[in-house]
Amino acid sequence: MSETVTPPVTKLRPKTERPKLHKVILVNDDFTPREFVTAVLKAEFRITGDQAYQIMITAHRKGVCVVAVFTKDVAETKATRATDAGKRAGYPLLFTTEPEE
Ligand code: TYC
Repeated sequence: MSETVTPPVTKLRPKTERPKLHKVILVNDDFTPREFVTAVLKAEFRITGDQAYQIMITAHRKGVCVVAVFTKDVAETKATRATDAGKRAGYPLLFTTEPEE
């Protein structure tokens, strides 16, 4: 007598999800000179002086400004490096990160 064996059916879900991007956010403070903030932005994020100025002045006026988005590791590394540049110069300049929705 023969038995019918039905093999398990495994549906493969195509894995096309991209890694979630994380924002680097510049936080305003009352002490760091504008020119210094702009210089750090230029150096760490490879943007033009105009772009750096716009980001700095937006954070200055509104309290925060998104600088750019990266994968989690890159965002955290850049935020730390940029914050440390301020710290080395004696400023409370702060960059944070946050996952994109
Ligand atoms: N508010 C600072 C000042 O008036 C300049 C500044 C801008 C500092 C943006 C931090 O994220 C910042 N000197």
